[in-house]
Formats: sequence, structure tokens, C-alpha cells
Amino acid sequence: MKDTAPQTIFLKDYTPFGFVVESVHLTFDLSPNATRVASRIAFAPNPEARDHRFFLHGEDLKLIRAAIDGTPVSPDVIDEGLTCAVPEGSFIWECEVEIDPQGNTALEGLYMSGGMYCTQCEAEGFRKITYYPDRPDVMSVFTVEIKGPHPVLLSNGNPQVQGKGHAIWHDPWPKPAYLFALVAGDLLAHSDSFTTCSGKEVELNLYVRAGDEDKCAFGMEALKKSMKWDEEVYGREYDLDVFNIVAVDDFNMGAMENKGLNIFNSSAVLASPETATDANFERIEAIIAHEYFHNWTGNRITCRDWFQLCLKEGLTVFRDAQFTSDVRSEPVKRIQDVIELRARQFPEDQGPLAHPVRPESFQEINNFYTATVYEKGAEVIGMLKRLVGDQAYAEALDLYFARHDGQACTIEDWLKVFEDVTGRDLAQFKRWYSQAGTPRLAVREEWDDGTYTLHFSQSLGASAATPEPQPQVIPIRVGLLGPNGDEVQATRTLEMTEATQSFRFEGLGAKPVPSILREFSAPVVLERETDTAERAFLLAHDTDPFNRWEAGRTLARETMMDMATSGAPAGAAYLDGMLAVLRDDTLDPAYRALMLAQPSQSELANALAEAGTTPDPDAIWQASETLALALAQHAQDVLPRIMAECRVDAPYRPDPDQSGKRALGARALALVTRLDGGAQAAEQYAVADNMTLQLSSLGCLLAAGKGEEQVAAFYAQWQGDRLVIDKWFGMQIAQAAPDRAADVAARLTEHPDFNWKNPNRFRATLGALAMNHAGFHIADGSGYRLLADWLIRLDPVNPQTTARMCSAFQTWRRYDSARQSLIGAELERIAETPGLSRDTTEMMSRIRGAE
Ligand code: B3K
Ligand code: ZN
Repeated sequence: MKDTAPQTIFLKDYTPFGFVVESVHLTFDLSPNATRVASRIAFAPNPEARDHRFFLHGEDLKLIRAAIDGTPVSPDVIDEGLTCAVPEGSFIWECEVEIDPQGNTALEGLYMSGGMYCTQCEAEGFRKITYYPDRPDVMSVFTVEIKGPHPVLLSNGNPQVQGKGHAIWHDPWPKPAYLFALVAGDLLAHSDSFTTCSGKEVELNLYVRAGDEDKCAFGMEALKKSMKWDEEVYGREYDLDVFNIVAVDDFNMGAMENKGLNIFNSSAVLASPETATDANFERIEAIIAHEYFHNWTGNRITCRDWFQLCLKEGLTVFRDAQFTSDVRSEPVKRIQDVIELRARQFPEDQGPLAHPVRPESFQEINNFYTATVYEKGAEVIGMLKRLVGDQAYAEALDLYFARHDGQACTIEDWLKVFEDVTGRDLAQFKRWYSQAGTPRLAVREEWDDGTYTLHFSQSLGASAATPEPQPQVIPIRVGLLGPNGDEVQATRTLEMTEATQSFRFEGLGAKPVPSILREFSAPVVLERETDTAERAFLLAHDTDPFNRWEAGRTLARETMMDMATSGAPAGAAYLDGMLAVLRDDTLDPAYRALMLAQPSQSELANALAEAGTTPDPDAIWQASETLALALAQHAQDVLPRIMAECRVDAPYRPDPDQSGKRALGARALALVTRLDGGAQAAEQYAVADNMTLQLSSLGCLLAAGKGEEQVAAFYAQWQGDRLVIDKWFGMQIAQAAPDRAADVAARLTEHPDFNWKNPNRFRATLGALAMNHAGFHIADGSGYRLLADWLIRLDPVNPQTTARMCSAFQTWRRYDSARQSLIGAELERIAETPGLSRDTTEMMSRIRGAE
């Protein structure tokens, strides 16, 4: 925690570090409260730098000794590091520090979790381990010696010595300090191997605590699949003799791509059919792929500075999405990603936390691991690929790897490979990296005797981050359907570059129905005034699976908006359209399940806010309930057939086929529960032999205001399984009626298993409250108060997780004045807490904005 006023760092101020680091040798003598870290670092002047002052970052370190070329020195230890007079040429810096892993509750640097030592260094955690130029453009070769009484001692690279209580690891690939990792503990390995395309055998280990051995097999298969996929699709081969993954219970995010030693939140890697849901399995597969893919996009080629974070994150998210589309279903993955983008990125882009994909300033970089950098960053790459085509994309990537291997790069470097391969000028495209906000794309049509014209206009609201927005390059994928539903114009990519632009289609026999923004070809809000008949037509006929789903989603959203604002009844076009989807068993069950899922209440709130209406959480909740009941009644004759069709008799497998059926079955059960009050859900709960069915039936019961007995039984069955008990906490709050959610959450924070210092449990509880839209926004302010109380309590313990969860308040300005003043008071209470962390201070000032 810092007492000094937070400093703002700017992209424009970048200068290279004054020295290169030729090698790093670290020795760890592990002890819970007094670990000694000795470093021996070879520095040489950096010919590219002008400023040669010697400054090393360091935080919360006790300096024991320091020497230069063997002579003891007394550096000036300052708040965020140290300085020292150094010789003019090359020299060896040595120092020893003492750190306190046990007392490190922030989970950044070297810390302890469940008796094991582990690390998290991205973004700036290495400076809590030893004094070092902790910046991504300083890359070096590390050798790490570990002394400790633990059977497993791990670090990056390849093992050189593995003895009792002693190990030496050497990583031949130069890397920045943020990719450093160390693990020590009493762990069990689930081992396997992978033979790379050039015939090299790689040892693979997934290390877990005793008791978790039966939850490793799926993660290991996902790793092997990812390694193969990256060879086949991107020509990327793995480059060390071993690849280790370690599961850790206390972790601030999903996982971390440290070179050769990935560290995972146990929730992002451990899975068995009894304890993990289909959605958990799918997420695990994607995260394993993501972290593995970072080996090339992030590790071999890293970022020059943290402003370039999207260089590795946007690209790696894009690559993991391609992987999931390939091994599962492309349309399903695309739809899921767009749902997420709208749920998490759009509100960010449209509120006080808006920032460009490549931000230009920050106070605490950890606050910029955002949906904008990650998900919008991936969307930008998807657009680039659509614009240049698959072939040029592949060539540009080959050039990127060839040209920049071993370097710390920028977005300029990234775009340059595309320019060099295609000869295009990407200066305008680059605005996607520098302008904040979601562009709105309005479209109007004109039909004139065989010529059909689409008139587009784009607009981007001015924001603090982007005061003078300029038009962006928008790839608009469009197809046209004839009146009978046949496609009369196959998908074409229109390239919009102006503020307004028109595109003509000639030679049509009749006025077509346009299918615009197929595949969701750009992250924009599409505005098209049309009638429900056209949406219903596209829902029935669109050949683009994304836009077919989108038509249903828009119908749902529009009817819910009417219901929430004027008390209108559920729209017939939506109900009939959904019934047709339910009946159509030629459609993939996973796709049908997505079709049937109603827009979330927060999606409705976003949509209303975008339309200039103040969202009323109670009315939205009511609309959502009424629509679900109306759909259940409308579809009641087909629901039993769907339920039967979705029963899986084969042994459980988390594959797309079985999980698609279970997803559709769960949707059908949710509707049936509206009609039978939970009778069938209780039956399913009683016989469920996997977590997907167990949890979905429990959810239905809770949503129906039932399930007390099952909640107790679930706890008794799973007490002691941390990941399952997280679900138990989360589900009770997520499914609580609005007037009970805050009470349920408050009661659960008093439960003996509410270990609030564990980020997974904290998120399962308070995060679930923030996600229960009507419950969080309950008019008496109890939801806001409870969250604020806990954020204030968590901040001194774990600033990173606290700051992240502050974003629950980011949409506050869109609500009515009573709610705004309740939230405003809580924000003020948080902001004025003495000693508030830099992380949370920055979030508060951004969310509150200029008062
Ligand atoms: N690179 C890490 C995230 C680090 C977050 C630091 N606060 C995981 C990932 O994106 O793969
Ligand atoms: Zn990543």
C-alpha cells in the first residue's frame, strides 16, 4: 500500500532502460516468513538508451546486502526501488533480500497458498521478489536455484538439478521478469508426454495437491490438443523439454502463462464429471489453450511496455477462440463470445471506465486487464483478418513470428507486418487501438427497380479518453435473402471507411431482406429500424447462424424492452419464433439452447440505456419473469419431448455433443419449472450423477423459491470440495429473488466456509450478488452497501481483486437518481477509506469521474 499520491504513467513517455541484462541467477532459500532471495545479475550499458541511471524496482523487500563486482555497496533505497552508483561498463550486481511469502495476502509476488509456495509476477509482481528492472522490455536468461524442504521444487525452463531439498532450473529463452515463476510444495504430478512436429519429446506435468489427482485428466488432454493445434494452424512448436502446470487455490485471476511453468487457479484446470459442469470443462479447455498459446504470443514475442498489453492478450484471446471454434462449434463459440462482449465490454466502453484497446495512461496497470484489452482486442484482430483475408493473415503471422521472435514489441510492429504483407495502409484501421467507445452503425435501405442500396452511417460518442472521435474502418459482412428465404446474395464484406457510406447491389428481382453484420463482423451497435416481421423472417431463414441467432435475440430484447417500459405482453413473434426453434431438431442442441436463452437482465439494462431510457431493475426483472412464463406456456406441449430428446444415457463426457444436449435440456427444465413449480427439477436433482445436471436442477429449484432441502443435501455431499462449495455459495445468491439476494449474500458471508481472503470464494459470493441485477440494485440500497462493506474490508488484504470487483458499480450513472445517490454514497465511502490501495483509488476516481 502506498501513502504517496498515485502517479500516472503515459505511453508517450516511454524510454528504453539504460542497461541490458545479460543473465540472471537467483537463489531462493524458502521459509514461510523469511525467504531469502539472492540475485546475481550481469548488467551492461544499453546502447539504445540515453539515460543510464541505475534504478531497480523493489517493493516490500528487506535488503540484506548488495555488491557490485564483488564489492559491497549501500544503495539508496527509495519508495519503489533503489538507485546506486555503478561502473561505466558491464558489471555484476549481487544482492540478497528477505521477503515474507506467508504474509503476502495480495497474491502478487511470492506467496503461499494451501501450504505451497507460488508466484504471480504479471504485471509488476517480480519487484516484490527482488530488486530488478521489472519492465517487459528487459529480457534475460534466468537460472534459478531453489532450496526448501519440499518434494516438488519448480521454476521456468528445463531442470538441471533435481535433488532432495534442492533444484536448479535454467530457462534458455530470454524473458521479461513478469514471466518468472516458482512453485514449491508437496504436490502430486499427473504426467504425460507430447511429441512435437519435429520429433522432440516434451514431458508434461499437471501438479496438484493430494486429493485432486482425479481432476487432472481433462486438463492434460486439453493441453495436448492445444500443442497440436498450434503446430497445425500457426506452425508453432513448443520449445522446452518440459511443460508444467500447477493448480493453486488462491489466485487473483484464471491462470498465468509463465514460461514453461503455467500457474492456474484450481477452478481453471481441475475438473471431474461429478464436480465440474460442462461449462467448467469448456472454460478449462479454453484457458489451457490460451495460456499455452501465450508461449509464442506473449512469451517468445512479448510487449515493449504495458500499454501494448493487447498485443499479447488480444491476439491470444483471438487464437484461443479459433481453437475452441475448431474443436467445438464455430457458431456456438461466436455467439457465446458476442454475448460476453456485450455483457462485459460494451458497458465498459460506454461508461466511465472506457479506454482504448491500447490505453495511453494508467496509474495501476492491473486495472487494465479488461474486457476492452482482451475481448475487444481480439475483435480487432478478427476484423483485421476479415479485411485482409485468411491467406494474408497467415502470411502476416508468419512474418510476425519470423521478424520479432525474441523481441518486446508494439502495436506498430504488429500492424507493420500486415502492411508489409498486403501493401495496405493501416493508419485508419489503427484507430481501433486508439479510440475508446463502441461505434454505432446506423443503416437505412433503399430499393429502386432492381437496385438495392444500403446507406450506413457510423458514429462514436466523444468521451474523456477520445474527445474527438474519427471514423473507423468497419468490415460489414452482408448477405441478402429473397422473399422466399433463399439467399440471393452470398456473404460479402463491405469495407466502410467514411462517416457515411452507401453500398449498392444490382440486378435483384425483388426487394431483398438484408442480413447485416453477419458473424458479428465488427464490435459495433447496429441500429436498424425495422419491424418484427423482418426479424422473425431472419430467425426462420437466415443462412448465417450468427445472424439467425441475432434475429431471435433482438426479438427477445425488443419485446422485453416493451414489457419493461410499458407493461406490454410478451410478443407473439418472439414466442412463435422460439417455438419453431424448439421444434426444429435439425438444429444443433447447443445452438438451440443459445437461441432459447433469454437476454440477461443486465443486457436489457444496457439496451435500454443505449436507447436513452433509464432502466428500472424491478421492471426488467418482472419482464424477464413474465416472458419466461409466457414462453413456457406457449411451448408446453413440446417441452416433454425436448426433455426426453436431451437425456444422455451414455457415460458422461464433456464433449460438444453431450454438453449441447444437457444445455438444451437445462433450458427446457427451466421452462418446465415455471409450470410445475419444481417437481421435475427435484426428480432430476435426486438422480443427477454429474455436476451439470445436479447444479442445473438445483438452480431451477432455487429460482422457483424451493430447494431448501437440496441446498442442505448439496452442502453435506460436497463439504470440503472447495470448487463445488464455491458453486453452492454462488448459486444461492444468483437465483435468489431480488428482495432476498442481499440478505442471502449477507447470511452466507457469515457461513464458516466463507473464507473471504480466497478470491474464488469472495467472487462466488459478492460477485454473484453483483451479477443478480435486480437483487444488487434493490431499491433500499442493501446490495450496494453489502458489496461496499466487503470491498473496504478486502482492499488492504488484496487490492487487485478489490479493484476488479469495483467495476460492479461502473454502470451507476445510468440508473435513476435515487439509486445513483445510494451508489454515489457507497463510492464515496470506499474512496474515502484511509490508506486505500492505489488499485482501488484509481478505480474509484475513474468510476466517480468529475463530480
Ligand atoms: N497474463 C495473465 C493475466 C495477468 C493479470 C495480471 N493482473 C493471464 C492471461 O491473460 O493469460
Ligand atoms: Zn492472456
